[in-house]
Amino acid sequence: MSKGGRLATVLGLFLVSIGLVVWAVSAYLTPGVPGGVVNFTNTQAAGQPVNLTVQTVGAIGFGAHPTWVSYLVKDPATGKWTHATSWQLPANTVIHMTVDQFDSGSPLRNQEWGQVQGTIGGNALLNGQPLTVYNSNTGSGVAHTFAIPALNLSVPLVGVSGTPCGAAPCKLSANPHNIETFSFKTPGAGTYSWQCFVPCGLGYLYGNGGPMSTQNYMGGVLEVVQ
Ligand SMILES: [Cu+2]
Repeated sequence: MSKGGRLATVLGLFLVSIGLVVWAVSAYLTPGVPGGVVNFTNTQAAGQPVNLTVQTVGAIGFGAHPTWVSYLVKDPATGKWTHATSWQLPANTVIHMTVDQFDSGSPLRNQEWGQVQGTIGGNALLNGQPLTVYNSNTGSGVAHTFAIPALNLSVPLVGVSGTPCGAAPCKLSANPHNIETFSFKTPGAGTYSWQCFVPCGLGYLYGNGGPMSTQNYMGGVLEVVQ
């Protein structure tokens, strides 16, 4: 090989390796959005309530962080459980939310998180029974909260007893669960974050790292569109 050819080969390999490093670093820094944004704007006639179903699981069992707690959402287009916490919703519309809760709980550090707030009627249903406040020092405690701070909405998700499901998607037919339902109305168009306030990031500083601060696990956004 000529000197020029060798130089070109070395230069080429160098550029390829630079490209790989840039790709690896950006892939590491970009929060993974495996499921992207799940669209709930065309599931029903305009103005009609939207059904939104999620599940909470103690260990997702797949992906980059199989041991992390997580939410999953049921994609209305496919009916499949999807690891995505960004949901596009129509503005000024009633959302009927169902949470299939599969995780174990514990006493809350802040008893206020046991209160149902900001839902239509100010309550939720826990396995069909009205719930306005849950005393987390009883039963199996509280596993997570579903909260939308901009709407002053917060719902405690009551922990399950028995061996919790260890890999998503969990099944109502096979795993201990609590089913909680509640409704709220979306505001005007905008981006509203939602999150869990229970420091459930086991093994991270104060329980607030890891899944608590990573998109698609314990928080996400409502993309409310007109
Ligand atoms: Cu949580």
